[in-house]
Amino acid sequence: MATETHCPYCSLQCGMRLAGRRVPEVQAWEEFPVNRGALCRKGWAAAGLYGSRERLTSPLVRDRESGEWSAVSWDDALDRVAAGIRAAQAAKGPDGVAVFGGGGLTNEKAYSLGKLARAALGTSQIDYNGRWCMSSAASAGIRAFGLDRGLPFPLADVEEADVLVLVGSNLAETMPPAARHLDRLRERGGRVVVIDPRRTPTADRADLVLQPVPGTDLALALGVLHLLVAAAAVDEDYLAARTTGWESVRDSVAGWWPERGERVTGIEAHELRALAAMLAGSPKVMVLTARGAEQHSTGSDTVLAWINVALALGMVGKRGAGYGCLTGQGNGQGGREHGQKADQLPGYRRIDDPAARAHVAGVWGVDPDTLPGPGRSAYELLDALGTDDGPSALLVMGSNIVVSAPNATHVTSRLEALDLLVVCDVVMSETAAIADVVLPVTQWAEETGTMTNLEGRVVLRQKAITPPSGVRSDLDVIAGLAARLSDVPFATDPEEVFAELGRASAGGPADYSSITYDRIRDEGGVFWGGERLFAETFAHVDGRARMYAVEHRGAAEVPCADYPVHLTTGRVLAQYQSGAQTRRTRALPDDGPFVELHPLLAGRLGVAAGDPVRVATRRGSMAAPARVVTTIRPDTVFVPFHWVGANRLTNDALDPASRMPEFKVCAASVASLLEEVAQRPSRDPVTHA
Ligand SMILES: Nc1nc2c(c(=O)[nH]1)N[C@H]1C(S)=C(S)[C@@H](COP(=O)(O)OP(=O)(O)OC[C@H]3O[C@@H](n4cnc5c(=O)[nH]c(N)nc54)[C@H](O)[C@@H]3O)O[C@H]1N2
Ligand SMILES: Nc1nc2c(c(=O)[nH]1)N[C@H]1C(S)=C(S)[C@@H](COP(=O)(O)OP(=O)(O)OC[C@H]3O[C@@H](n4cnc5c(=O)[nH]c(N)nc54)[C@H](O)[C@@H]3O)O[C@H]1N2
Ligand code: SF4
Ligand SMILES: [Mo]
Repeated sequence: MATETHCPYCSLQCGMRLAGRRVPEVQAWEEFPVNRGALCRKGWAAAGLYGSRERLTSPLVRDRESGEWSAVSWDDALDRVAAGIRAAQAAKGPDGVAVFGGGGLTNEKAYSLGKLARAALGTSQIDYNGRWCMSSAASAGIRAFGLDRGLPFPLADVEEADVLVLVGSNLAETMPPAARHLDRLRERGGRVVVIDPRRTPTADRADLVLQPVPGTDLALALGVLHLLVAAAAVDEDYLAARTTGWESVRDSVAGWWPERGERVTGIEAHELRALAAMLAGSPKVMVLTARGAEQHSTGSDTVLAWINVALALGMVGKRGAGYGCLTGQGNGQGGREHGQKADQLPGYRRIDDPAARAHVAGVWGVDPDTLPGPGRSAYELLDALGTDDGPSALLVMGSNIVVSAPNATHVTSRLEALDLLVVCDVVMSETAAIADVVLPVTQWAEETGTMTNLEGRVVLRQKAITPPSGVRSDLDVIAGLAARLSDVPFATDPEEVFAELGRASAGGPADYSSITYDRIRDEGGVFWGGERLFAETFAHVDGRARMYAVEHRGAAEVPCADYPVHLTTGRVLAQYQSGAQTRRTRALPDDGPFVELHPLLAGRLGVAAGDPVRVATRRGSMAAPARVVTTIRPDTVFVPFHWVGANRLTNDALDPASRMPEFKVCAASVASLLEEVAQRPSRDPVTHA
């Protein structure tokens, strides 16, 4: 008998069947509505880590002097962690310990981790890797609509649009089964616009491809809106009935004539006019943003600017149109709703709201006054570790920080400055490798839990296989630590935790109280808040969307004589995130990192395809083979971040509203390493380290 479950990886949360308990076999689950049986190669290879020798199966402690690992019992490991936390809090107060979660954790884990921090440890110092993923779109969605749900409609609605604008999404590689919606949209006569400095496989499905200078999507949106106003293409009735702030937005784009837009974005005025004309004439326009537009120090204003375009056209709330953000991690949506974000309590409540505190404290059985206030954002938290006023102990659950944090050399040095680093993981990730205690946990279909996909659809990832012996669920780890450090009860049965999460979220913006495991099974997933949002009203008290006049600001770092090109980073199809899981999956190709650059740039540098090159920024450098492609802007290079290296380069400039780091643009230099390599005696010329 096969069990219906979901992929371990991205936010599509494709349904799959798993057969065979000893050697799990992934099979298609055609009835599941989101992917209809289709999977990308990561999904088909999902069972690759199961039974792998790379899996951790015993708690490990590392001797700091010798660097040697030794296996210890679970009780011993949890006692050591509890003692370390007590020592850190005795020295530094409750905020002496910090918690770092992940958007890949189930809702049940995310909820319990937030509860562990606030109710059992009493620390405000909790945040998670979703800050680096969704936070700019989340902050813009809350400001504009009063609510943040990645897509406020089912993904399949994309097919109904007349024009779909993808700003900084490479979904053909990052959520491949979703690409079929673009094909169907075009078969219907609709058109696709892709905005990306690289002509990606997604752009291969587009009718119009714009390749802006990285970090200029905000100016592009202002330029488009300028042209829509000039063409009298805005929906004045909609703006009057459903929004506030339009006049100031209209005035703010008055100076953004296309020639000015061209100077800033590198998109020629006639191309800008072509885009505006396409939008002006279409009954249903849909704008979707992803990390290319959002991972900037201007990310949240960029999203607001594109939301303004959708609102000005009267599209938001209309079926087959509007604005959405393509979330990223498996539980990118739910992971930010249930309390692992520094400023949130379960149900997407604010931790500084007295009513929210009273409600959640009631469910937890604690005094609301004992709950801490908001803590630091992910990067700021990591930056503070081991400093005089920062935490000296850290518990990491579901993130491989050493690979994925911006300015990673600096972040790694902060991790090394801790008195205690504890990592819960399934493999010896680069972050686990520098920990003091590593706790081996179950993953994916070795346990049951819910995930909220990019559409706000809560799905049930059912247990289908027996976990390796020796591992425990994250829920057991959390409960085990809580029992050692407080009197607050923690359930470990996922369904029980989900019911408690439902009570804690009841009445909040993301209210899960009516969702049960049985309903999810019966209904093919359940949308929180309903299938389609904003048809009649927005979530602000007056029911209107807010439009904000946002100003173009450049990237935090622009090219100069020493660092003359733009560096951007992102993903390839066969690898997932820090690569902790996929680099260890034999069925997936691991070709190592590469530096993608245009033949014009390569020619200037004397670099041929495959030559080793060094990319350097003000923060660090890395070496990898060159990939010479005509699909990238000649002033820009691209490096995937699935391997150690890319994030030695990236800039830790943060968006002031969302605290999102500027992963997608900084200034870099590129040089050939051929001569250097020729002088070296032997060995692999390309260093991955
Ligand atoms: N194969 C694979 N799939 C994944 C993941 C993975 O690691 N691997 N991760 C999942 C997660 S967590 C996420 S967040 C999503 C991310 O999904 P995407 O956002 O689609 O992925 P990225 O490759 O980060 O960025 C998308 C594109 O942004 C472009 N870009 C770079 N700078 C700019 C810019 O300034 N402006 C614009 N308009 N575009 C720019 C890049 O060239 C890239 O093609 O993918 C999810 N799916
Ligand atoms: N340069 C650059 N850097 C980036 C980005 C970029 O575009 N460019 N994108 C950013 C984005 S969008 C994201 S989402 C982050 C992601 O980056 P990370 O936070 O590093 O994400 P993962 O690699 O998914 O890390 C998850 C870790 O948890 C482990 N794990 C898997 N399942 C479980 C589980 O059930 N429990 C526990 N305890 N552990 C588990 C995995 O083995 C892995 O080590 O990277 C960010 N970093
Ligand atoms: S698209 Fe995402 S959820 Fe679907 S199979 Fe691939 S990685 Fe898994
Ligand atoms: Mo992400």
